[in-house]
Amino acid sequence: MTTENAILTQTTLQLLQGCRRLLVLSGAGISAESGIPTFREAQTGLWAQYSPADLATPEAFDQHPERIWAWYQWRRNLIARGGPNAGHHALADLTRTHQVFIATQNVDGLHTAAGNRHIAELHGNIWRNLCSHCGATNTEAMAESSDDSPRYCQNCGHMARPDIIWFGETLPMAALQAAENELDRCDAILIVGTSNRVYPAASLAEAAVASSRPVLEINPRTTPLTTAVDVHIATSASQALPALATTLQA
Ligand code: BV8
Ligand code: ZN
Repeated sequence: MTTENAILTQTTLQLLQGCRRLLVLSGAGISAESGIPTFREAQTGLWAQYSPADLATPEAFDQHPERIWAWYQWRRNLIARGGPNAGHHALADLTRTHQVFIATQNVDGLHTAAGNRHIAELHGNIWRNLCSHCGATNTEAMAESSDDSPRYCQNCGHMARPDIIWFGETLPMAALQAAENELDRCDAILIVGTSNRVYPAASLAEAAVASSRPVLEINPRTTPLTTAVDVHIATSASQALPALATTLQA
């Protein structure tokens, strides 16, 4: 493993030479520069007193549904205000010349908003509401709203929940399977903006470093997998990904 402070060096370019099919494993860090706090960064305002891991659970929703709906509306407003950043746009731009499949832990919908279409949302989508009573879902537009009250099912009237995978809940098998299949088909893997600590999503990154394919990690900090990847680009996603896209498309 080499850590590169220069965004791209010969090592990276040699590794990615001829790679046409990229698997991207993205986490909260790719959205940090859109103004959305990662799970390990301190939340602000009212939410500073809570740990996201304590809020992102079915128990928290059962006990305080209004609080959890208000938290998700607070995050929806941050997402709508920030929008995709240069890192999201660079991955969308790469699809002009490369096959790009993104398996994301993020629920913000920003890869879709930037224009990527081949995405596995491992932890659901904050803009979709799910009714646990009848299974109906409905998607709200990515727009700011001052209404932070619970949403109700348009089909049966029961209180809905955000269509998100909380801690202790199983991931959508189709999304996980699609990401695992792509791991077997891709030429190289980019691990972008994740602490690689939440399972089973982190097991994809572990499988990547155990495979014979080149693995690059883009993260200003190190993670438990940094010593196992081929190249650790120690800079932000919004700097590294545009540089990578430009170089790969040259
Ligand atoms: C489950 C939606 C079956 C909610 C989220 C082994 C196997 C299976 C499960 C477990 C296991 N061990 C433990 C578990 C339980 C648990 C788990 O993994 N716990 C962890 C804490 C140990 N997993 C689960 O509960 C999963 N369920 O497996 O069900 C089951 C059931 C019962 C018991 C066992 C098994 C469900 C996990 C999904 C939870 N939902 N999100 C919401 O968003 O509101 S997880 C949530 O946290 C995020 O989606 C994300 O996945 C995770 C945070 O991780 P990151 O994305 O990495 O973000 P983080 O803040 O950690 O790191 C940001 C990184 O970015 C940092 O490294 C930073 O340096 C970097 N960065 C910062 N700025 C930038 C940057 N990088 C680039 N550019 C920048 N500018
Ligand atoms: Zn319903």
